[in-house]
Amino acid sequence: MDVNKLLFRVHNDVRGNLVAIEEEKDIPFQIKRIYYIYNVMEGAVRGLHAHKSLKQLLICIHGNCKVLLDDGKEKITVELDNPNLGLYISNAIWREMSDFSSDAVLLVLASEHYDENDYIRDYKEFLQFVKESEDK
Ligand code: T46
Repeated sequence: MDVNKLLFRVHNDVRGNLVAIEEEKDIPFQIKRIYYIYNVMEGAVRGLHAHKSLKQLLICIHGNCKVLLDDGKEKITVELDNPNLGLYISNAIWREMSDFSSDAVLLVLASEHYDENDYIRDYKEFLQFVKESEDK
């Protein structure tokens, strides 16, 4: 599965911590968009889609949450509970974010501008997309 957990260097001194992320160096794409998710209601599940081309990096910079990842063959769940832990997600991966702590802030770095046409929101369509990509 084309996903990767990345541990970023923490610059720690008596004043506190700093984490820096550089495009195409610390993560394998250029950053065209940043968004963040917070104040997620208890029990809410977000995502429930895949992307045709978008690549992203997720970091829970405060609190914690879980991300279920599915490439059409296997499913794994990753817990994001550390501000220096990044989760790289390539395209064609179904994702579901859940179990947000009330203080969770999920920061996302994205390889493309927002484009609703890049979303696959139907699971059967997603499996078809995976199959067609493999057949090419
Ligand atoms: C993803 C996961 C991790 C925008 O207008 N611009 C944006 O850049 C984004 C990301 C969203 N929106 C609007 C579209 C919806 O009206 O914000 C609303 C909520 O978006 P959505 O329901 O897609 O949010 P999530 O949390 O289900 O999914 C988001 C990303 O959309 C998605 O790409 O991989 O976070």
